[in-house]
Amino acid sequence: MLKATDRKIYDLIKKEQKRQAESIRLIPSENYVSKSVLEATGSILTNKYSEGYSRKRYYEGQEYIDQIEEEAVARAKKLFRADHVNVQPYSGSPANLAVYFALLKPSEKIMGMSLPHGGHLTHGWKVSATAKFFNAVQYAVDKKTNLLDYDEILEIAKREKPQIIVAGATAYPRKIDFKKFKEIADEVGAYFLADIAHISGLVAAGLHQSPVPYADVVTTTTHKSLRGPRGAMIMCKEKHAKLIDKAVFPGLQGGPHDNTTAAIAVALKEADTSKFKNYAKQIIKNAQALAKELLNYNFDLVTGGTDNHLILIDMTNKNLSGKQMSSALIKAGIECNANTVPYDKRSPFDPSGIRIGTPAITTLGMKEKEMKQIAFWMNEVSENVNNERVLKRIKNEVKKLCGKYEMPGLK
Ligand code: DSN
Repeated sequence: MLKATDRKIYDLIKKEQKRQAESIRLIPSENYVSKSVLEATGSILTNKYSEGYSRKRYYEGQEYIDQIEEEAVARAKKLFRADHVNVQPYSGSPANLAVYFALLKPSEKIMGMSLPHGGHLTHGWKVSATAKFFNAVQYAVDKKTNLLDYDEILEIAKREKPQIIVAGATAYPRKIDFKKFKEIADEVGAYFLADIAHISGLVAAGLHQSPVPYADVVTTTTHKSLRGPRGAMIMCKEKHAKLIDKAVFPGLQGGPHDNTTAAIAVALKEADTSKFKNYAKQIIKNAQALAKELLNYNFDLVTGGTDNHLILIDMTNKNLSGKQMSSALIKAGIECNANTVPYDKRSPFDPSGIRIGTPAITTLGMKEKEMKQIAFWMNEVSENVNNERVLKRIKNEVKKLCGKYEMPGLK
């Protein structure tokens, strides 16, 4: 139908589909969703307005929407063992903002991980609204080990006395000790927010310590390792439920995206299976296999490896910037993003590192053998960033490998 009514957009979608099907997609926050998740996302639920919450809506005609939202909430509660869940945030940034608006007064203090050290904009980075409406103080990773230094975090917390401490990262390849964060938060009387957007699939599968027992509030996007639609959830202790719900609606948002809510429910059902557990296990196995191979090619991995789904590589020893490497990789059909590394001396537009991850390629069905091949290509690319002929040849080889896998969501 779209083909007939809007050829331009149809063609662009098809081209993007082909691009996704023919590339090795290593951006650690991306994935391929199932046909069922796509179907719910693209359903007639997009026609409906449902401001409010189940059984307390401002518009009529909610008998099915209420059931869908209740089901999504119940599935999230079961999977993450959470007291209370709100599935309405449009995405991760609004979810975090809602938490701050729920628990803090304007200009109170947020303490989070600094963005160039692996945190997120909404953890109080200076250009984000979270640092404009609130005071923000940041912690970094240890200069020598590039690991979180919990003693240092405690010291900063004691000195700065934040009202909320945020744990969670977008570029940290190691496990996070949420229990320790809780102890630090308790010691200074702060709320504790855990943002598990990147690792929620691993948490759901029991492969990473869950912050749910420790944190006042846990936020996550639903489209990364959890493999759902683009959206977010806020999980919290019952005592914060009213404040959190009010902050999302009517505080920050209008009507929830009911099609997304349904797709979240579908993804949560998929995530509550042994098949998903095996998928999550393979994500980590693949990341560790890829890390091992990359080390053999003398790539400089931040922290020396990975415990989770992502790898951060400092390209300095290869005499390349992150952007040079990511631009060459995409010409070879391998997609990643340039990323700052801790204590980076370069600019965020052209930082020293690249960030790669395995959630998407693991969904395709790739295993350790393919990780060996990907590392081989990455090394070839790093030695040939300006050799268009080599990059093109690799792109053809990548296409051939990807051709062996069926892109999820199409059939
Ligand atoms: N933009 C996301 C990422 O790529 O990590 C974080 O929200």
